[in-house]
Amino acid sequence: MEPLPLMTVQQHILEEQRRHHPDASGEFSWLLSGITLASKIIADQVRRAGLVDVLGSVGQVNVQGETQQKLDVLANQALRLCLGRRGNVGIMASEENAEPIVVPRDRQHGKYVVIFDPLDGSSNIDVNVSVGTIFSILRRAPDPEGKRDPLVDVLQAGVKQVAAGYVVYGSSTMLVYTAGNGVASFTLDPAIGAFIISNPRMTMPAKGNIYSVNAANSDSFPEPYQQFLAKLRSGEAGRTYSSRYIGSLVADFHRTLIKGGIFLYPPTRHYPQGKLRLLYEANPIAFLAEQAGGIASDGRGRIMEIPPTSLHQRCPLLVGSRTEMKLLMEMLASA
Ligand code: AHM
Ligand code: MG
Repeated sequence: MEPLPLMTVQQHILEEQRRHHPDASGEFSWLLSGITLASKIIADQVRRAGLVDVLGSVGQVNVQGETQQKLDVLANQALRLCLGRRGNVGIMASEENAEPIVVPRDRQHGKYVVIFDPLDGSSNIDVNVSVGTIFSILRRAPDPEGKRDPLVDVLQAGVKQVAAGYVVYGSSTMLVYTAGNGVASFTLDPAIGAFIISNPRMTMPAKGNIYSVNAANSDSFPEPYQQFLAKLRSGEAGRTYSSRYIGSLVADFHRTLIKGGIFLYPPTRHYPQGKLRLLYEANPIAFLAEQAGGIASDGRGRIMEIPPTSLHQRCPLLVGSRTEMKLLMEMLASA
């Protein structure tokens, strides 16, 4: 009998490591299994929303001034618990915590920093719309004295990411991941509780026919963005475009990755620096986009080259297929 072509995410990572880093210790796949374990816990809670008391807010605001949903808190706890016990994560940082989280036991020798948005798009949970977990993994130098400011390890440019990905809790639970050798996707098989490979090499089409933006903000976008969107709508860009906007970055980007086109959150009157966060939203999405053959920019340059200055800093995010991104970049440059 032929063996089943069953490739789990752990097997895939180990094989990739063997191919690209033959002397790797396997520690990295152990770290990743902390993220997949947490995401299974989160997926389980998201699936039960409506059955158990996890919907709604906890009545407090996070560091962004946003209302924390109960599931935001649960998701954050799951990631902190699962990653804090791996033994190789020295520092974590989360959208839900004002400051970096030091893992006391591994502060000196933990080789990795993990930055995450535990449950992005959480305002969509109450209406049963897809949400996601986004993560970015960086290396850190040993800190034998255990005295270095943890922010120094966290504030690294996106080009320093060793891996990044997201889990989308949609009609199925899917993990999309890169360690710098392309993008692979895995679907959680609920029957066996494992992430099984769906696509070992995801690529973003070179052009698409969807643009994704919160159109209610468009009057306050800088002029060139308005002109760009008008061009897509008028057919002047050479094809007819549709618009799709879920308001859940992971879901909006997942569609953009598969179907091509463009997602944009430009500067607005309310968010002059853009709304999305550089370290745990824009950087991991940019790494995935570039690895899949797309482009990610803040309107001035590559997202991954922005020098971070604070943990929760925001930036404009323009990401998508090469064709639409190049047109937008040209229009921004010549404005
Ligand atoms: P969150 O991290 O508080 O959930 O906010 C981020 C979300 C993204 O998922 C999404 O792209 C964006 O906010 C939508 O914002 P808006 O409602 O302003 O269009
Ligand atoms: Mg978020």
